[in-house]
Amino acid sequence: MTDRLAGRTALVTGAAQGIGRAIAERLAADGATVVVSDINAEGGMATAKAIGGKALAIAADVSDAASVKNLFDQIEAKTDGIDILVNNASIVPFIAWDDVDLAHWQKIIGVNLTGTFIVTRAATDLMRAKNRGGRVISISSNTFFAGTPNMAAYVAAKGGVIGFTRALATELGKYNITANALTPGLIESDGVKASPHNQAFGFVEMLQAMPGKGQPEHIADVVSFLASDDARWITGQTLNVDAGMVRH
Ligand code: NAD
Ligand code: 4PL
Repeated sequence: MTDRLAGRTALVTGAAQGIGRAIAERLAADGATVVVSDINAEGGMATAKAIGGKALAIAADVSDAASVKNLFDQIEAKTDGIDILVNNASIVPFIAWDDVDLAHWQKIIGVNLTGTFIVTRAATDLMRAKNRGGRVISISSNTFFAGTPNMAAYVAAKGGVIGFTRALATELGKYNITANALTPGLIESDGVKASPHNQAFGFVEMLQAMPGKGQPEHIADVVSFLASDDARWITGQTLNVDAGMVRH
């Protein structure tokens, strides 16, 4: 849609479907080469194929250090480095509080928070080795502000992503690497459409300042801005993108 990311390489995790796929498509449309990663190898390849020549698919489980090491070995072999990291991969559970046990908690924290750390560690080390700055954009959720029901571990993990983003911005500013988070409201993604969250649109729309159902492109367009040079003076921030459902 623009050429503002020409010459850049982006890694988008969880890009087989939903918001991650829309982000990968938008960054490619802005001229970036996109590494499409997902635990779902087939879905990642489908996204890369749909994008065409500017995309390559490399499967990885963000919660598994060995899998992420393999991802970055392949990135180093097949690209000239990463300029933009989008931490999007996550599990979006719908689970009654009475069913939240330690195993569920550890699974959600392991993917949604620890996975963000594992990928960010490797990506920012690579950015620093290439000495050319960079962008870390992490997808949190407005559930952190709203305390949304039926996802307690998820809400905790998404708050962790915001805290991590603030610390990361402090640690990496001197290397010209920015770190920001986005908090989408309810978005009609592939995952949400197939889950009980799909029943919440009426309630969420009532809370929004503007009518309508959130779409993956609403998030992808803001990620594109945060990845661009226009956002160079923004770091450590959390941008809420939810049609005004939460005003803070
Ligand atoms: P989705 O379920 O449609 O897609 C998530 C993708 O992540 C899938 O392709 C899945 O295979 C992948 N994934 C899951 N675990 C993984 C792992 N361990 N390693 C690598 N990939 C993994 O979800 P979505 O709705 O598109 O959500 C995308 C992001 O947006 C997530 O971070 C989610 O928490 C966030 N978010 C979503 C909403 C919403 O309403 N849809 C709202 C706020 C925030
Ligand atoms: C408002 O991140 O932000 C449901 C499911 N409702 O995952 C989310 C809202 C969900 C959200 C989210």
